[in-house]
Amino acid sequence: QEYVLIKMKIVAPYPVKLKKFSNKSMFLVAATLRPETMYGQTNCWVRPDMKYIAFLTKSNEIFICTARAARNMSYQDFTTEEGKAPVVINLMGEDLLGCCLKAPMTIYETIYTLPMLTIKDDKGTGIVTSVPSDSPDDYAALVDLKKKTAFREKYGIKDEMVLPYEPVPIIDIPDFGTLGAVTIYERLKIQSQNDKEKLLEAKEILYLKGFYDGVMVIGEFKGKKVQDIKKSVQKLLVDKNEAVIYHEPEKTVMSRSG
Ligand code: ZZB
Repeated sequence: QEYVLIKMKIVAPYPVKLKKFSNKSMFLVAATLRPETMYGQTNCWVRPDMKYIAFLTKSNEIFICTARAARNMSYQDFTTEEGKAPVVINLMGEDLLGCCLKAPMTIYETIYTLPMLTIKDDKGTGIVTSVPSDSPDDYAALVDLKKKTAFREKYGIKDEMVLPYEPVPIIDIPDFGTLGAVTIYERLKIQSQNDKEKLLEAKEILYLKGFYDGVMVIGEFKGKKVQDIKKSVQKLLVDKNEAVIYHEPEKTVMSRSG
């Protein structure tokens, strides 16, 4: 599986545990299959109870993701020594909450790291970029945070990290409009980020619709079909050093060899 890793740059005020490394560029790296949706990022998700590491890349930057993903990256020429990802510090997701980020392409000047409880530890990097206009999971989690003050308080999330951020129209899909995830969330009457089955159904529908019928309504490729420009957006991001390509080994292969 080939993912695009989006480099979300950590900016001041730095989280306590990362302050002492702020002389280096630090990034939360989010794995996505949808680079064309980066215009609509509203936040970044981490799982508060999950372990992450910060490690040093061969270009002397700090990447933050799960140890599993870092290990994979160390075999994909991300680090100085093959198979070794030099750990700078071990972190929990909660150490990263409320972190201020600059993300590529999005209309929002800065965005924040917020808690999502359904992040999987065996997929991608454990860091997930949020596009609530086109990802039902992201929209559901954002609505949960906006609706529930207690939920925000529990994780020390300030109102200004959540409330000003609205889904951005980026792709027009016939029958779904320009906020596909919002439309399908309402049609399927999804209640929360824990509504697993409905969210899976919503995601499958939108993946297909977005890819085959979607037309960009924002950015460099406005007016073009998603399937025609996906690769070009990816190249744009990689050429600007705002993203890198990351391969995830097939799970079946892993378990056979392990
Ligand atoms: C931005 C984005 C925009 C995404 C969208 C989806 C959609 P898949 O297909 O199951 O492999 N993701 C990445 N890593 C994780 C994780 N560890 N746990 C939970 N979710 C994760 O899923 C890949 C997508 O799931 C990725 O692409 C990422 O969200 C999320 F408009 O990035 B995506 C209809 C979906 N739309």
